[in-house]
Amino acid sequence: MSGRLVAVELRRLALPLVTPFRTSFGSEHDREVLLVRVVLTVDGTETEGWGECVALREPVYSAEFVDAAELVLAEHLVPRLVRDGPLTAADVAGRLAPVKGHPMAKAAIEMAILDAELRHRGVGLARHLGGTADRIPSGVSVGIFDTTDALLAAVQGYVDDGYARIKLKIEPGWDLEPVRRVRELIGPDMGLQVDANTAYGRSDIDHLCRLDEFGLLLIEQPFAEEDLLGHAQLARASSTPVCLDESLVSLATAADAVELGAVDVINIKPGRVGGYLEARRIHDLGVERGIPVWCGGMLETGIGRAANAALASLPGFTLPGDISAASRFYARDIVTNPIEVVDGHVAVPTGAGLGFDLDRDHLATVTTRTRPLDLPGELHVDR
Ligand code: OSB
Ligand code: MG
Repeated sequence: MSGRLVAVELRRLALPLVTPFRTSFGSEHDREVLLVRVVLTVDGTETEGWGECVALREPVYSAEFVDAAELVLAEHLVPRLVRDGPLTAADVAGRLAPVKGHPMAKAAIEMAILDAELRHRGVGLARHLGGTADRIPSGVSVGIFDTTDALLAAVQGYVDDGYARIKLKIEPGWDLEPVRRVRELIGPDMGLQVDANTAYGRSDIDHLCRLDEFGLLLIEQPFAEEDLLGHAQLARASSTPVCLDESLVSLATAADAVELGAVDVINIKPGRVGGYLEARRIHDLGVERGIPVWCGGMLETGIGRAANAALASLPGFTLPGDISAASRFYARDIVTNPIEVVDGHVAVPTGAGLGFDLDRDHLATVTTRTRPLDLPGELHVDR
């Protein structure tokens, strides 16, 4: 059931964060979001679909950044999709493969087409991907603070909110002591893990092994994106499972990392790997190889979070994801059914498409720019 792209629009939003989010790569105070809106004609019916690009404002998590994502979508990705005729979401990655890199931009347009296609068919993303759970445990990612007391107060708040596990951002100088204090606060049984966002190097292996005494679920991405060997060395030296985020940019890199012993647990972020369909293939690899997977986050709005919750309903997602309540980052979401945490869990969306319901009035309020694309070979119609 192929469709034809008859309209594509890129939208930029500015959403203030309720509290700054500091990681080893910087501090976020507001989220600059890039959305992709498509109109897809299937069997003579037009359906709207939305995708969210997870690229940050600056290229500090990975090489992508939001201005570059907008440019590559407008000038390289969308023109290729339109030029080559009718398509399904499953065709998108193949058609875009000649363009190197830019997985987050590619994921955003695939996501919008998938949303439209599934809405047209009346099918939800969770069902489409093979999800089985109707609710999933929710974890929260906690930034770096100026003082340990401020961190402990924030963690206590998340414990009170009922989160199923805590993830602490770490960096050199903010690791053993905050982790020790948080472990004392939450007790030995609550899930606790750390994320370094590449802030360490191979010479820190002995130091990182000192985290072993805190019974962590995992340590996420201590070394550089390219450093699979360093991660394999840490995995051998440390009893804490090594999880990769930044390093795993595709199914192929994930499979190699498993083969090399560089990864014990996989963080799946659909944007980082080029889309939800590639994300499912990495999930399948995890199931085949006995590697637990969990769903990461990129401070998404209710569009991306709905899709993440659908993905995380697949059976291989055996650890809580970074799928926290919308209110953890945003005072008001751009959807009318924002993610909520109840008894430590998030409900998997059941509606058609990605499962979010857009709050069009609020979306208009936070939109800073709307850019309709001229589609080559198509009569451009504003709709
Ligand atoms: O490394 O997991 C990460 C946010 C932005 C960029 C990278 C990361 C994160 C998070 C946030 O940890 C998780 C979330 O969206 O809740
Ligand atoms: Mg991470």
